[in-house]
This record gives sequence, structure tokens and C-alpha cells, in this order.
Amino acid sequence: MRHPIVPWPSDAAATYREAGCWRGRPLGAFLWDAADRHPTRTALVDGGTRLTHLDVAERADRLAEGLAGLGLERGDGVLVQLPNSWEFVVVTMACFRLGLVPVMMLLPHREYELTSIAEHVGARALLVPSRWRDFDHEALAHRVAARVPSRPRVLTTGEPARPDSVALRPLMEGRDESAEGRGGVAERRARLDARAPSPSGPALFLLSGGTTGLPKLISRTHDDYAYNIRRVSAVCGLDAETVYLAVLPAGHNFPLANPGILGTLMAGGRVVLLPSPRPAAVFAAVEAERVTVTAATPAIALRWTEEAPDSGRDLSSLLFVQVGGSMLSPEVAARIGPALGCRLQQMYGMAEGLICCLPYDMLDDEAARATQGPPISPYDELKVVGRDGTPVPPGGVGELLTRGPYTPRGYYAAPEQNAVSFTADGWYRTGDLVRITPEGRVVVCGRVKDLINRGGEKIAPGEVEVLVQEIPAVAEAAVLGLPDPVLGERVCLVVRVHPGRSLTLTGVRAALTARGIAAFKHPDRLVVLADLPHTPLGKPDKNALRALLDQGTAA
Ligand code: OOB
Repeated sequence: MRHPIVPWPSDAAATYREAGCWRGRPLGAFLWDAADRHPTRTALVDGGTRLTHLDVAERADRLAEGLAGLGLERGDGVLVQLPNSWEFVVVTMACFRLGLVPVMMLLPHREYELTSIAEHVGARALLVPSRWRDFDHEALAHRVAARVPSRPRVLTTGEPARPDSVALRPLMEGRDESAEGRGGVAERRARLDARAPSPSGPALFLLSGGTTGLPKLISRTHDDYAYNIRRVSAVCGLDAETVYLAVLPAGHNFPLANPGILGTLMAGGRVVLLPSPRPAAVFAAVEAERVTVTAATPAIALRWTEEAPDSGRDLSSLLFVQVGGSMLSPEVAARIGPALGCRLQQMYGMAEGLICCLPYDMLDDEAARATQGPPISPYDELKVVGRDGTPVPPGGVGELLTRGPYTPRGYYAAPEQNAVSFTADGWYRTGDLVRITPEGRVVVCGRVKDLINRGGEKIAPGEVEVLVQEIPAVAEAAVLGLPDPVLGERVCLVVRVHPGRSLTLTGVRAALTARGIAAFKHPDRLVVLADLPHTPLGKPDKNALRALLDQGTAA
């Protein structure tokens, strides 16, 4: 890592330690606890691959030493861009064990995102599949590696196609039982324990939805993430009987840790991994593995709700389905439980920290269910403020500000952004409009931040605008989210073109593909206007544009 992470002030840190939130143990130690308690229970199911808790911990340790053998060291940033798979989990745990800091990328990310983030953290390795869904990630990783000054190694979970790629599988699948015996495992564990990373140091980097063009990385410490996971697991009632189905992209905070993959593993439960939320595959997995809990965005939950009744599958093992990431309409919320034969748990949270949801035993309470629930920790501080930054009267709507034991005080190496996103006394400005009920439950009402939430994927308009401006025909551009019945929002690009030039949506998408930005950020709709409305500061007036598009006065 090239820069230090933003610490909590020492008095807050002391409070969280004294309260027992921060326990001073790295995440790898908690995962080994599960392996000690439940060595032979199945921890991971990925297609035909089934691994026990002990298998996972041993493979992670083996990989950790293998990565160390490649010259990777504690504190090194590595980009992880892997599908939901057992390898993702073992890689993540290996990073925790060695103190490498995985940056959780998404599979659709391309040159633009990978390069800027790899540069930002000075990445030492890129961990990718060889090919995934007909895309050559290994070749992409090499193109990125060649452009990044830190010259990261390319490590792949598949068969490497190039001699300068490192195959990860042989590093994970050692032959302990025959060659080294159990002693080898214990010795390796002791060696890794002896060089374990500092619990107050960075464990992983999550990507922020962000609103500007710069990559914003959220560094989560071992202490803070372990506490987050422990609390949300307790609130959700997880135990060794839990069978969690991971279908959302594992690099997202929601399926990774709320309670998600890591929460389930730490509870001694079983994680079933699927690479996509396709209903038929999901229902088949629920039936086959007796899944008890899964997580979805509203758009995905709606698809499941529509298709479950005719699936012919036995979904009776499901206790609850978590839905979060974007606004869930009350109508859809009312249908999910009955259709899937389980309870609905709404979840409002963010990679920046704060998580709110109703405790598991309150999911039948109708009044409570109309909210997104209270924060998971008594140490979470919430404040609702008006435009002028002063608190609104109790129950009023305003922007939510938050602080707490698992909400870091700043993004990684981004002082200018931090001055905007955090107050001087450390509150994170969520950019969400909420109200808080007398019982302390949060109701999300809207948003003040300039961000597009397309089916739970967050898109920074500024990031797309910058690249669109590079297209020669474009004189001026604004990117905004327009309401969509399925995804919540879709990406709309409004442009003014230079005289005599023209532009098509296909042309824009081709230009953005060439520029290497993830396809989910591409505009779904293009509107060409003779002129754009402006704010007094001379920027495109997005509210005016939205009103214009709403009225249908623009094609
Ligand atoms: C989750 O995390 P992120 O970092 O992808 O996005 C956070 C943002 C929030 O600030 C809010 O704008 C929106 O996503 N959001 C919701 C919501 N949950 C998240 N908006 C309305 N209703 C909800 N229930 O999206 C995330 C992380 C952990 C758990 C759950 C979601």
C-alpha cells in the first residue's frame, strides 16, 4: 500500500476496544475458529466441489504461503476479480491470513476501472479467471499490468494461457495428507499466525458507489469488518445450521459480509455459490442444498417472486430472503414472502459501513417491516440533517449522516473527496434521504447524491461523463438515472453535439467499450438536445433535464 489508511481518532478507537467491538484479532483467526469447531462440516458448495471448513482453512493457508513465495508481502494491494466460486473464498481468506489487501473488483470491470484502481493502490497482483463467459480476463489483466507502474503479477484460477501468468490452483491444492501429513498443516498455520497482519490495519478494500470520476476505495480493517460481520450475523440469527446461497457478486459488501459468505463461514454454516441469480438455478440450489437464507436486490427478488410459484421446486427450507441495495417498493415487498414461502428481511447498508436491518425475530411485525430497520450496533450513531447541515426535528426527512465502529472515517488516499464526504468530526454523509421512526428504525426516502442505482449497481455519472466528453461529436454531456420499473433506474445520456455532427447510442457504447469501462455503466438511452439547461454555476441542470424528460418533451 502506498498510503496509510484514515484511522479512527484514538478516543473513538479506545471506546470501541473497551466496548468489545474490536477484539484485536485478524479475520483469518476467526475463520480458523470455525475450522476448529466444525472441521468436517461442509463449508463451501460450488457445483460439484464441496469443501469442509478445514479444507477451506488449509487451502487458504497453503495459498497464503504460495503467495508469499511469489514475493507478495503483508500490506500489498491485490486486485481480486473472480466469479462467485470456491476459489474466490479461498483467495480472500488467504489474503486475510497473509495480510495482503484484496481490492474487491467486479467481473464487468474493464481496463478503465482496473488500471485506475491498480495504479491507485500500487497493486502487486491481479487475481482473475483465465476466461469467464467468453471473455479473456487473463489477457485483460496483462494489458492492465503492462500499464501500471507497480507491474502487478497476473494470477489466474484457470489454466494459464501465457507463460508469464501464475496458476493459482496448484498453490491451493497441495498434497498435505501424503507428503507433509497433519504436522505440515499445523506448522504452516503457526508460521502464518506468527506473521499475522495487525487487526487495526486494512483487511480489504471495497469499491464505493461513488459520485465522482475518481476511484474511491473503502478500506475496512480486520477489527471493524470482524465486528460488522459478528453483529449482523447475530441480528440475523446465523448459526452452524445456516445454509447461505450467494448469488449477488461476491465482491459486494452485502453478499460478502452482511452476513453473507463470511458471516456464514464464521458461524460454522455452509455457503452455496452460484455465479448468477438465474431463477431456475437458484430454485434448484435451494432445493438441493436446503438453503435457509439468501440475498438479492429488489430487481432480482422480483424475478424470483414472479417465477417461484411455477418452479416446481421445494423452497420450504428458506427461512428468510434479504433484499437490499436499492429502493424496494411496498407492493413488491408484500409479494416476496408469500411467493417464496419465507420471510423478507429488508437490508439498508453501504460498503462505507453502516448496516440497518430488522432482527430476525421481528420479521413478522408488520409495522416494523415497513421500515429498513435499526442499525445493527448500539454504537452506530445516526443523525438526520437538512440542507443547511443542522438536524431536522425528530421523524423529519433529511440526509443521513453516520459514525460508528465499522464505518471508516475516510476513503483511502482521497483527501479532497474526504473533505466532501465526511464532516470535520468524522460523520460519513451517506447522500441518502431518510427518516427515523420513534423506535429508531430507518426508512429510506430518496437520495441527494448524484449517483445512479441501476438494479443495485452504483454508477457515478461523473465517471461516464468524463469518458463521453472524449467522443469527438460531443459538445456537452450529462448522465442521469431515469426511473425504470424493473431496475429502479437506468442510465440516460443527454448530449449536445457539435454543429454538423451526429451521435447514436450504438456509437456511444462502442466508444465506451473501446475506452474500457464496464458495460453496466453504458447508457441505456441517448437523448440529443439542441441545448442543455444549466445551473447558475454553468453545469448541466440535471433536475431540469429530468423534468424535461419526464414530460416527454425530449425524444
Ligand atoms: C449496498 O452497498 P453499496 O455500497 O453498494 O451502496 C450503498 C447505497 C446506499 O447509500 C443507498 O443509496 C443504497 O445503496 N441502498 C439502498 C438500500 N440499500 C442500499 N437504498 C434503498 N433501500 C435500501 N434497502 O447497497 C449494501 C451494502 C450492504 C448491505 C446492503 C446493501
